[in-house]
Amino acid sequence: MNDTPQIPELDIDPYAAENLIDPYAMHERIREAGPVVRLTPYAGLVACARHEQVHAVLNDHATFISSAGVGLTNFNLEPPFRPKSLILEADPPLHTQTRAVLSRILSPKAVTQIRAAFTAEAEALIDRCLEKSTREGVIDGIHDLAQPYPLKVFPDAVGLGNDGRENLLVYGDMIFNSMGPRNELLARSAARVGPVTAWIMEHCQRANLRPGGFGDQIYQAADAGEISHEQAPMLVRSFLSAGVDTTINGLGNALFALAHHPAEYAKLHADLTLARPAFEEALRWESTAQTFFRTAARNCTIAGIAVPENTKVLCLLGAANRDPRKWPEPERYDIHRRPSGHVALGSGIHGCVGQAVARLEGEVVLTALAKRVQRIEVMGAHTRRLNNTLRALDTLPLRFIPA
Ligand code: OVM
Repeated sequence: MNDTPQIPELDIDPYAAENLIDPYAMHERIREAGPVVRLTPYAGLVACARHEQVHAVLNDHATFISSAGVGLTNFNLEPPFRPKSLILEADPPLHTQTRAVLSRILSPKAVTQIRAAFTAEAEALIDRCLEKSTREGVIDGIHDLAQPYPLKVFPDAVGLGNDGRENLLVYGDMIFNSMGPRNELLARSAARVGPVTAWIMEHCQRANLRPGGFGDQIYQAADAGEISHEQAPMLVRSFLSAGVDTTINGLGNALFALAHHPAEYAKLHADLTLARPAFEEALRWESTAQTFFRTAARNCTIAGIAVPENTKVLCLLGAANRDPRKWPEPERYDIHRRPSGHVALGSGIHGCVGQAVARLEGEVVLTALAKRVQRIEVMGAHTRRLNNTLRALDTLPLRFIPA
């Protein structure tokens, strides 16, 4: 007799191109196979795709640690590809200390101070998009809108100069590919990243950061003794790693959702207070960060199933956000849904520390859009930029019909 629940095994590679292009069939297979499964292409890994288990893993940071890496690579067995992030790839007590500093700099109160500038930039950008759409008959939702916006407002807020900001795109692509396997995508990113890493670290130095910006505020925290001066540039690096590619694709995916759901867009156009909930629902519906890992710090269980110490635990955030056990009609993009409890920004002590800024960007861009644009027409097929972690569009041809 054996009453220990057995763990289902599936021959699925989440990083195969077909699954990166369309992950939803794979999500369903993993979710329906069990609360925790093994994926045979990756020995020593378990995967959770149901909301309940993803949420439980993310909220037990003592058992499911981050300091062994939040990608596929186990830093207990293989060295990290760059010095570890002092917040993302850290556990308490280090994480508690660094998180407190970033959390204050990015607090809802701090966000009230950037709101006016972020709003003005959103309105100017949508005006430029409308003008181009009228003149040329088509714009690209990614290259004309979703990409330039965060690339302007976030580095401005951090206090970076204007030159070389495209390096942030190359770096972000690399970071999020590095959380997957050593596949072709990672190799291509690594080949492009060359001098970019040095550029990033150079721009983490205080002398290159505008006094008073988010970056400089990290150094002020070091001056105050909350963190060390050695830690300061590494925490600026976290801003530059996590603050651009994420919001670009959050906006891109929200634009995609609205463009493909004209009835939902009409509701937003009629009631601008729906901008924030429409962005939130887009995060649930098409989760920007599809996956994060944790590592079991000891022998433990998930849903009663034994998970050995040092096992990598793949949390499929995008799958949890469409789990029918949690969400009625999960495939529907519904801007009247209030998707609280979605895990697109994580959950628990590592939940996105920049979420107030991310939501501000989503809100002001969708507000400016809905105010000026009566209707969005899809002008052709979109293309995807495949990434091991991010759900990313490369092109999204649209026409904006003015209000
Ligand atoms: C960091 C970092 C990098 C990528 C993502 C992230 C989602 C953080 O360097 O701290 O959070």
